[in-house]
Amino acid sequence: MSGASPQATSCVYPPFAPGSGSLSVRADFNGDGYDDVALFYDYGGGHVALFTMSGHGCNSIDQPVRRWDAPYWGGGTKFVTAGDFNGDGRTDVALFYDYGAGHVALFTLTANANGDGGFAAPVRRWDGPYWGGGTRFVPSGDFNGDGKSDLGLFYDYGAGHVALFTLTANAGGGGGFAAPTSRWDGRYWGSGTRFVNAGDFDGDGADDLALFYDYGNGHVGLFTLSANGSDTFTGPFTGWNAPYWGSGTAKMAVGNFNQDGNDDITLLYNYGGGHAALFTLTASAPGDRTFAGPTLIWDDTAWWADATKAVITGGFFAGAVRDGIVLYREDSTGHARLCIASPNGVDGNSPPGCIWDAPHWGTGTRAAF
Ligand SMILES: [Ca+2]
Ligand SMILES: [Ca+2]
Ligand SMILES: [Ca+2]
Ligand SMILES: [Ca+2]
Repeated sequence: MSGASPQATSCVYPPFAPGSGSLSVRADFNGDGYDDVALFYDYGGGHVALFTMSGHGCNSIDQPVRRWDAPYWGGGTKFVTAGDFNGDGRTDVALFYDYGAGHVALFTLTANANGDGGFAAPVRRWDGPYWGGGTRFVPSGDFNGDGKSDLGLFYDYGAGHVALFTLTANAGGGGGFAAPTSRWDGRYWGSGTRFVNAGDFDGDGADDLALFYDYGNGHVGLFTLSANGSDTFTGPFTGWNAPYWGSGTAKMAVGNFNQDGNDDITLLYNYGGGHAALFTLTASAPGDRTFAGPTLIWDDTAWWADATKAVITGGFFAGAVRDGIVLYREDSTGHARLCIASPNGVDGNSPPGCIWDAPHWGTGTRAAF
């Protein structure tokens, strides 16, 4: 490749041009069109905080800014996710809290309308005193395609019985949600679901769900629940079946890694001994429901495989029509880094280059997204 490179020193933070690409923004807290990164930090003793790092569309990212500090929040936050729950173009944050004894609740921090990157204080949007303790995944996606992010609750009843519920964001844009509604009941699904992520794999404007399943003995598979745009799902459909994949899949994330605008899958594989690799599975043509690949896009025998805590995707480079892949690394001493594998050429990604390096960050990061 010649010409413009994502690492070109001439990158000068060009203004965002709406409509100039087909990226679906995933975590843009200040609404400038470039994806940002958030870190949810637990200091212990119930003290938590939310930091964000603003992207500039140039593979660079600001130092973390503490946007919310809650000394007495408590230790029950089980899931943290991002979505534009009021549909104003700025990404908000949702916290799923478990009080114990089956009592759970959902809070959101709404991004400030003025685009300064801050958030309003948490508001409790749903309280489930008798919900139970089986919630395993809380994906965020716009499951009905109305422009407001909804929330999914993937529930495990035990003995292989799982179910999907969604909380549909209020159509009026007030930031609230309808009560959880059952969308899928998998009575004999099994207990091997390892990852659940939302993404629009068929490009119809409504986010679907991908379920990564581990059968054991290295046999894995990917299934989709396909949103039909009216708050229901069909499937699950088999998207990929890999009898001899191995048991090292450490993370799954969703992004658009080729140029068709439909969401795809990336998998971080941990071979052990520091050896890590990224693969992509690309969604086939709409209606097909299968995924092509896996395609190896990066392989490093000296990476901090065990220290890679999160895989984050999004539009981190202006002008790119494909997503970058950011790896959040944090070792046992609290040395944290963000490293980005930028879109490179037609369908590849460059090896991760670190854009933030904080030797004394600490070990309290519970979620990075
Ligand atoms: Ca932004
Ligand atoms: Ca919002
Ligand atoms: Ca919605
Ligand atoms: Ca879809």
